[in-house]
Order: sequence, then structure tokens, then C-alpha cells
Amino acid sequence: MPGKINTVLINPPMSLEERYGQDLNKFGANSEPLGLAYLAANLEKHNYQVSIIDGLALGFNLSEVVQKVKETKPDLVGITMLTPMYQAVKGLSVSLKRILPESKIILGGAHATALPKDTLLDIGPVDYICQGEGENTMKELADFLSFGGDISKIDGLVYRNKNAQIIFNPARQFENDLDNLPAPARHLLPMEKYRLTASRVKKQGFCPTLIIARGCPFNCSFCSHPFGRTYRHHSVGRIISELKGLINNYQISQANFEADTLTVNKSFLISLCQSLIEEGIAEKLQWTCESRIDTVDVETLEIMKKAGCWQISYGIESGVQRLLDLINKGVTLEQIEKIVMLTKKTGITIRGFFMLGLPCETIKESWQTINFAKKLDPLWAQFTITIPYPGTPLFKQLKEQGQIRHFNWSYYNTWGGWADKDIPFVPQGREPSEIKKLQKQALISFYLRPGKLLRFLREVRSFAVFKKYLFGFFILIKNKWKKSSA
Ligand code: B12
Repeated sequence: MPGKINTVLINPPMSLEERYGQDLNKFGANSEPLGLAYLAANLEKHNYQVSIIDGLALGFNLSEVVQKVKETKPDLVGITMLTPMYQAVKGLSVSLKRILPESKIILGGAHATALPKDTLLDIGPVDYICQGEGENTMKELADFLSFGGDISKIDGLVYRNKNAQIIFNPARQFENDLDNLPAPARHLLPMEKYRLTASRVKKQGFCPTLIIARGCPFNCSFCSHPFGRTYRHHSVGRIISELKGLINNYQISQANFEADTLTVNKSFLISLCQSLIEEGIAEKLQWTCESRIDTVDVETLEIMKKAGCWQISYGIESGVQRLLDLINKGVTLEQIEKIVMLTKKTGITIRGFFMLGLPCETIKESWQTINFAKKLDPLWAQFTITIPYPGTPLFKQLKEQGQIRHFNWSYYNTWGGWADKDIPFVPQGREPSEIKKLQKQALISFYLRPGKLLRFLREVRSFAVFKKYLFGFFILIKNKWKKSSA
């Protein structure tokens, strides 16, 4: 349609090695940027021309991305930004403005949402920031750039006016009915390039991610709420049809269901599971999801298992009740032990998320967490270093207390121990080097146990998965050796 602008959406180039460190590189996830795919689908629905350049998945460097963007001659460039992507986004914005001075640049995503003003002040070439959910804001901005209108009417937009003042339009209301948003435009993504971590796949072959719901009513201090506090889910019919599309187009037999917490709404979860069974999908497709200990029970676990769920990732965080209370987790150690036991009994494997270096955590307490993980013995355990991400209550609190060591966003990476990043926060009285070493020790101590190797061998379903496990054990042994020789 004449007059309508052309948009390109970008996942910034940033190597996996940079993100996870050389050793964990082969394990790190490289999953579909579904936020961009949702934005693109909505623009396509309104007859806008749009493309996506996933610089990360394609392994492009900055100049390769810039070259690709130049070829598409966009009127509008949208870039997604989580905190560790900051420098990559900044470099990209500066280069793009130099080469395409007429193109407008908009940023969105969790970091842009949390710190729009600082970002606009620091990255001069950026024209707009989208706070929160982006589909409707982006479509209204495309309309504005195509046909003119009143920019102050575009909710959720932050920008400079003619006098270079930063203007905050009213906040964008979250989309109540997620089904109003078309299914993500996966046809614009290099789907063959995506992979999940070894701990998330059951077998060889592609394992796509589906967004089931957005929003989370809980108050963990280390998490931001880019999608608000209300749990909003796609309808069961819509999820089933998206899944059938994926089965037909990509012949998948596994999937990853993503939501801030899948199991918040029990009746929805049960009807989703019933549909998966009735539609015959449960027989051919196995799936994983993330959940909270206090949102599942025997009934939900049993129906999830019947519906094809093979693994649940629980955010367990700590083995110390005092610390769980301090981060507002809202669960007890007893609840954790009970649900972990019930989940295992149902035959669903567990991936446990644990945090090291929480505020005022002592070394003894860090080891209590590691030992608690070993006692619970999920199949997989992930030990991440506590990072105060902008937009979280933890960031606000630690910043006010002057406890944040630096604001070099590139180092806001929960895998600091492996990527050897200078971590931005350590509990008082402790050293960054000690916490980073602890992250390695935690993994070594958890995985290099007699029995664990056998347990993994029982899980192996293909040679490709076996190779991934073997490689993982090799890295752990290498690091154990490094530690003893240091
Ligand atoms: C699933 C998930 C992951 C998955 C996959 C993420 C993916 N495919 O991109 C995995 C496990 C890989 C992951 C990894 C990480 N994650 Co994560 N993750 C999430 C989670 C739970 C859901 C994200 C999601 O898929 N949302 C659904 C899609 C539809 O939303 P979206 O991508 O945000 O996009 C929407 C809006 O943000 C906006 N938008 C986004 N980009 C743009 C761009 C433009 C131009 C516009 C207009 C709008 C816009 O519009 C989109 C549509 O509404 C969120 C929590 C949350 N609720 O957001 C944390 C979250 C995004 N993750 C977070 C973090 C920190 C990370 C890591 C950096 C952790 C680490 N290793 O150090 C890594 C880095 C990943 C990376 N890409 O570099 C933080 C980000 C905080 C911050 N300030 O940056 C969050 C918010 C959780 C938290 N702790 O608060 N994550």
C-alpha cells in the first residue's frame, strides 16, 4: 500500500561466547526472539512490510547487520534490548544512523522499558523507546510515520520533542485478550538456527518455544514485570492451533511452553492439558515449562504428565529460608521438598534454578543452597549469580544503598563465573572472584557425583544428546582440574 512505511526489526549481534563464556558457549540457548516475531506479525496483519534480522542467531558481526539493514532500506528500525545487550544496541544505533540518517530508530524490551530516559540520553541516534508490550505501540507508530497524526496519542512511547525534552506518553495498557495478537511471524526467522540448552531438550531435533501467557502476580525482588502483574493467557484453541502449525511446518516432537509461570491459573492449565490429550497431541509431542512450587499439586502434575509434560523448571533460588523471605519468594523449604518429591513421583523430571550471592548471603549459606540442591537432586541444576537487573525491586534497593559496584551493562550476565565478567553486585564482605569461583564449584559439586552420570545415561535418547552430555562432563572435569592446579 503506497505511503506505508517499511520496517526492519533486529535482534542485536552479540556472541554467545560473550554471553556465556567460551566453555558454556555450546550449551547456551539461542532461542527465537519471539517478542520481535509478535511485533512483526502484528505489523503484517496491518499490511506493513516488515523483516527481521536476527544478528545473534545468524552469528553476524556489527558491520554484517548494518549491511543487511542497508539492503532493506527501512523507514523504521526496531531493536530489542535486554540489559546485557546494551553496548551492542548502542554500537548498532550509532552505525545505522550514520549510514541511514533518515531512518527512525526505536528500542524496546526489558532494559529499554526499565530505563527509557537514561537510554535516550546516552544513545543519541535513538528516536523512540517503547515501554512494555510493543505490538500496539509499534503499529500506531508505523501509522504515525506513514500518515501523520498526533504522536502524543501513542501510549507507551517515550521520545524527544523539538526542544530535545524527553516526553513520556501515558503508559500503554496491556492487551487484555492475547488472542487479538496474531501468532508470531516465525516465517521471518531463521528457524533452523535456533536451539535450546541441553537441559531443555528431550531428544534430537528442533524444539520451538511457544508463549502461552504473559504477566506474573508474584513479587520476587530479582524479577522485573515487563508484562505486568495480571496473568493473561492465550485461549486453549489458539495454543492448539499454533502447535498444530508447528507440527505441520517443522515436524516437531518437542516444545518449550513459555510463560512467566505457566501454572498460575489451575483451571486454564487443566483445560489446556485436556485438549492436548483429546486432540492426540500429547501422544506425539513432549513439552517443558517453568513453574513455581506453590502453584502445582498432585492433580495438576498428573494431568500435565498425561498431556506430555516431561520436565518442569522450578525457580527454587535458595536453600536458606531467611534468604527466600528476603527476596519475597513466598515459599518455604518444606513446600519445596514436598513438591520436588511429588513431581519426581509423577515421572516428570526437574530443572532447578538456584541463585548464588543473594544480598547478605554468607559463604556458609551459599553452600547451604548448593547442598540443598544436591539433597533435592533435580535432574538438572542451574546456579546463576545474582544480578540486580534494572526494573527490579532489587536494583532499586541496592542502588539506593550504594551497593552496586558498576553500571557496565555488558557485565550484567548471570553466567559471570564462566564468562569471566566483573559482576555488578556481591554481598557485603565477599569478593567477586570468590562468587565467580563458587558458581563453577557449585556445578562441579552438583554434577560430578557418583550416580549422576548413570542417571544421565538413563535419560539419553539419541547420540546427539549423548554427545552434549559428554561434552558437559568434559567441561566440568576440565574446570575441576583447573581449580586444583590454581
Ligand atoms: C523466556 C525468557 C528467557 C529465555 C528466552 C528469551 C528470548 N527468546 O528472547 C532465555 C532462557 C534464553 C532467557 C535468557 C536471558 N534472560 Co530472560 N526472560 C525470559 C522471560 C521469562 C520471558 C521472555 C519472553 O519470551 N517474553 C515474550 C515476548 C513476547 O516478549 P518480549 O521478548 O519481551 O517482547 C515484547 C516486549 O518486551 C516488547 N519489545 C521487545 N523488544 C522490542 C523491540 C521493539 C522495537 C519494540 C517496539 C518493542 C519490543 O514488545 C514485545 C511484544 O510485546 C522474561 C520475563 C518476561 N516476562 O519478560 C525474562 C527476562 C526477559 N530475561 C531476563 C534476563 C536478564 C535474561 C538473561 C540476560 C539472563 C542471563 N543469562 O544473564 C538472558 C539473556 C538472553 C538474551 N537473549 O540475550 C530479564 C531481563 C531484565 C533486563 N533488565 O534485561 C527478564 C525480564 C527476567 C527478569 N529477571 O526480570 N530469558
